[in-house]
Amino acid sequence: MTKHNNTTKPGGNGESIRTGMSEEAIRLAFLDNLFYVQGRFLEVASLDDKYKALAYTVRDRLLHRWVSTIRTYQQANPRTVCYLSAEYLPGPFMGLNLLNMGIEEPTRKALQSLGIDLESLIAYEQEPGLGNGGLGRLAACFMDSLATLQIPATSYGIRYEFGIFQQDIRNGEQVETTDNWLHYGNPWEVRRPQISYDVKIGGHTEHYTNEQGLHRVRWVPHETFRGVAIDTPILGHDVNTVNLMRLWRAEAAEALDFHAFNEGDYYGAVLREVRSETISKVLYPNDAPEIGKRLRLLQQHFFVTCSLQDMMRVHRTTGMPIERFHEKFTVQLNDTHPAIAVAELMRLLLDNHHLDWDTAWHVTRHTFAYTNHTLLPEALEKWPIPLFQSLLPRHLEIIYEINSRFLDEVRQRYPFDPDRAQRLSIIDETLPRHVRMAHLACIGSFAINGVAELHSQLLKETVLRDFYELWPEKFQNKTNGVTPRRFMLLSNPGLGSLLNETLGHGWETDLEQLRGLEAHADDPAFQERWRQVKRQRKEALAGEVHKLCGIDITPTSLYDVQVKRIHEYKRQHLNLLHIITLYNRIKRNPALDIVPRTFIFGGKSAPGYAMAKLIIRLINAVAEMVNRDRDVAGRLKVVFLPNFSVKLGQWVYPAADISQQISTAGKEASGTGNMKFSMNGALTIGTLDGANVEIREDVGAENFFLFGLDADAVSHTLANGYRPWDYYNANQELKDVIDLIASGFFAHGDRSLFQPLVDHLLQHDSYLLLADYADYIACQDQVSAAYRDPQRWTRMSILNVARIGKFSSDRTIAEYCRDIWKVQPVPVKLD
Ligand code: Z16
Repeated sequence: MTKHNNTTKPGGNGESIRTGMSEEAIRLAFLDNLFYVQGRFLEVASLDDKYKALAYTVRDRLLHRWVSTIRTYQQANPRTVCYLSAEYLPGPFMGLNLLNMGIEEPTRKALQSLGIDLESLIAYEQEPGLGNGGLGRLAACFMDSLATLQIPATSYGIRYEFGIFQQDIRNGEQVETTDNWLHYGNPWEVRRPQISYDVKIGGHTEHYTNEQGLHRVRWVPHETFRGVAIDTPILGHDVNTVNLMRLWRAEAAEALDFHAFNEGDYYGAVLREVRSETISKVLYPNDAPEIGKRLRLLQQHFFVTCSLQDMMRVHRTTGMPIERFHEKFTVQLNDTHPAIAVAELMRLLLDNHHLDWDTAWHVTRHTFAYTNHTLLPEALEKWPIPLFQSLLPRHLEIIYEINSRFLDEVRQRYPFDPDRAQRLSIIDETLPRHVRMAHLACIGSFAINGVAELHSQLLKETVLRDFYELWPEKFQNKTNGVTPRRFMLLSNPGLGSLLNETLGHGWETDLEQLRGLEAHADDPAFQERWRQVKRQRKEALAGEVHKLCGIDITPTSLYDVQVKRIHEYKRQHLNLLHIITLYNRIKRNPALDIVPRTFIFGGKSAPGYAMAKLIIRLINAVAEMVNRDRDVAGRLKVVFLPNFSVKLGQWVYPAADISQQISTAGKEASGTGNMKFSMNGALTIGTLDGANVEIREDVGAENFFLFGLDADAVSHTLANGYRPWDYYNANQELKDVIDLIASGFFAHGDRSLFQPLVDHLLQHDSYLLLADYADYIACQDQVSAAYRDPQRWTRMSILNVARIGKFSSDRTIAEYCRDIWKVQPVPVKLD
């Protein structure tokens, strides 16, 4: 074994400065990196220099573990999970890597001795915003848990040059600006120019018979690009396992097209190079409704083919025959974004490895498993056939063949039910014809799962009902979870210390141990410390709010928080109806004794989603009127936090008293913010939707503020001719609120600005705000009553944390490993 520490100066106790974990080794390494990587000495170093020097210091220690991990995997040749996701939202790396490696304290001290504040370096990091919301963040929690559980796993995706847009609020409106996250360089990634693959697009196919008389297919593409691997190490907590996030960057097939160059088309060659790079240029900022864009399909094909070719390269090194590909790899499809993988793996096996159809199909069907994340019909991906044909002609042929064989099977199973084949077909035959990606995913996968019990149940009853009837054994539930390392330990160090003192270590990787808190729920001294932790996080958030919005909020007020993508089904405007109701109550009765509240919103709208953008405007308009009104001062405050992100979330979740999870029942697949709040002692006001149902079951109905119609009642209400007007006319407070919005009160007298929103509520209200309004208001009144009793409130808060153990992503990942992936931990020893 090579020793790579001979060439470097030893630290104080003989440790290598590249890998040593002591304060002294870290200080020397930091100075070394500052000098030799950044070319700076301390006195003139900028914040960026210091951040980079520390990042490289941490990275050396990560790579040390990474090398040991790769060596271990090479020797053991274990079955490996490949997670395919078009989105990842890992959040800033510095704090978490220090924490997971257990060197936060020596690092803090080492920097302190140089007059540098660790927190300021952590705060400086710009996170990779390579995702829209829940789905991308879930993928990041899964990476954290896979590494922590010591599971061999690679996460494949796209290295977007521009991630999710930065959101500015100007005149109350969302304004998008580009996210140039790579501008100052990214110290956490390693580019692997040798790991790159060809990506073909367009053109046509040629069928022919070879010299042995065998049928062969050649895809003659219109263009060829390359995907180059860019790797980021993902460290587990308290283990040596470092897994890989491998993202693909599009580049030109050759640096310059010398053929064209020789013909004098220098500019043409350069432009082709620029064009190829557009594939991985930018993330599509839509969280639910899919937009049938050519470049988006290209992105999907691009990262899928690179990932599968990469797996095949690794597979070759094992010496196993290609027919056993599915024994080495299990591939999870994160939604339908990578579903083209079913056709692509078939193509590689048929056209490159020359397997016969049945063998190739056997391998494919045993390789993939598919996770569905939505029930919204408008969010199910479909591609117009002409578009598909023009980009992926060979894939379309393969899809037709898969479909034809599949439909033969269906007709045989249901000889008297011709409609069923139509419904199950991969091709939607209603004009214009489309490829249905969810159908391709279901047919090509051995397992299909939803992300919460209710969601998995509704999948079987609605969007995937025919597939469930055909293959009930394929369907599973895997309730989402989130990582307690980032969302408790790192975001809420005060809570972490209190838990360590009370329960000892162990809960961080075995969250059910939090049950031990139940015994302290009524202890007045413990309750007092619990409140101090919350109070401290509320003060910290107040500081951030002041920095970001210039608004002063009061830590003694109830922090009532809703942070998530802006969407009509998530009903941020129902929250607003409550705020305006309280406002009206105070205006009517200025002496009213109410619990002072600070309402905090955050979240981005898809740039083309007009109603969501109007909701943002209304939030800011209400904030403006409420915050400057002396009659309500000290009792109501409204804040819209711009540019919500993982980083900002780390300030927000620990500071919340109330977590708003108020989607129309049956619409939110799971939700994961709900779990992050609960883990930090916020109480939930919520509907029976997504994972709320299970959170309530576990924390106890008496510790959860439930309101609203359930999913059954929602579908009945909508099916039986719902009339929002009737609710408006029957409820004076509701009428007053709607009338006030319609009057232009929040728009400097302009009645037209919010009219589309008011009209939609009164005429359609497809998300049933008016039907749920009265119950929501009554429930919020219960919240206030509970908050007036600190002992009761604190007890409820403690019990929420004590009983939230199930919602660790460690539990989720352990279930995927056991029920779907059939993989085992492979511990790693440091070389
Ligand atoms: C997304 O974030 C989700 C669903 C989807 O179809 C597309 C995107 Cl980008 C979310 C769900 O809305 C949410 O309920 C769920 O918790 C999350 O995915 C993770 O499963």
